[in-house]
Amino acid sequence: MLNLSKKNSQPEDKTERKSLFERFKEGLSKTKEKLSSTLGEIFVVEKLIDLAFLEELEEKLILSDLGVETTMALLDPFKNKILKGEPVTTSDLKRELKRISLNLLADYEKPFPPDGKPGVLFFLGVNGVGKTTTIAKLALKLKEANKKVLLIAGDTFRAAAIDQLKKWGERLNIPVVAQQEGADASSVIYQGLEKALREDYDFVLIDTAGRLHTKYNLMEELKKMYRVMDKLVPREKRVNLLVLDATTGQNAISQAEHFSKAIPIDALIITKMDGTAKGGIALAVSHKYKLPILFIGLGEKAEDLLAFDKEAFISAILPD
Ligand SMILES: Nc1nc2c(ncn2[C@@H]2O[C@H](COP(=O)(O)OP(=O)(O)O)[C@@H](O)[C@H]2O)c(=O)[nH]1
Ligand SMILES: [Mg+2]
Repeated sequence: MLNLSKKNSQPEDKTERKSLFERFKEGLSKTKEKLSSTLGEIFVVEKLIDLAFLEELEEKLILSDLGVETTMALLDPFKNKILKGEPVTTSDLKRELKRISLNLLADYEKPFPPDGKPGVLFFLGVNGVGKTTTIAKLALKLKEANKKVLLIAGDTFRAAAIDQLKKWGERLNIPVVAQQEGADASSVIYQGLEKALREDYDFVLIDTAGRLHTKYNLMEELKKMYRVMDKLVPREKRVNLLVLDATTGQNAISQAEHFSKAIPIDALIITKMDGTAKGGIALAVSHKYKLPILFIGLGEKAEDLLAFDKEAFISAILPD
């Protein structure tokens, strides 16, 4: 198995693990600042808390990108205790919040990337979230693991989108299957997958358009692409990855809902976690839609894609 995701590749090396924690901590510092100012009081003052205190905290957490469902899941256990007359202190909250948060993050249960010759990674997400960049980042990781990788330019909406993927292909020395602007994306995918099967590629990464345009039915197009993939590569060798941009905050929630209706989403990649205070959205989406996070993007460079690590993430966003 490739050393790509946390589940299959818990870094054994202590220094490697430390640097992973460091990178999460550094990249997510703004989110931590925000959550620290929200949770501040419980992390500094030792006292017994009551329902009014919890309700105030609830309001603040809902507003700090965690949303209603996730905030309730975090605080309800304490509410119930207080209602039963059991004492709850700020240090109980502090300790338990980390544990509960970890449990709210969904786990990816299958091997990643999927074995398959080819294993197919199908990238979805609205325009600008970072699909093409993430494809390049992941393609580089796979190539560095000595895998034979093919990219398919399934975003045929604009010539610039096709060129962007081609440029990455040239830079990384990875072949790209593309047709002209306006071509049927499903036909590009068919052509690409046939090549991958014929030429024994290990992995195929498929880019798609993300324009939620009135005259262009993105969801119907995606379903058509899905049917084409079904014809050539069995479902268990494919992973449907929804890319979400952390800076969009609550919008990410509605995108997850929207795309899940058209295509079964297997996992999330959350980009632009660097420089945003809205990283809490990752916990909210993963919890609300039971979608595991496989990678997070912490910058624009090819090496700025990190395999998601639950512990590193939670310790990076919650105050110490
Ligand atoms: N800071 C930062 N920028 C990113 C990240 N991922 C992508 N971007 C930038 O987001 C912009 C849109 O990315 P692109 O891959 O073209 O998005 P697409 O429309 O979904 O294909 C580009 O300028 C990327 O460099 C990330 O993790 N962090
Ligand atoms: Mg793109």
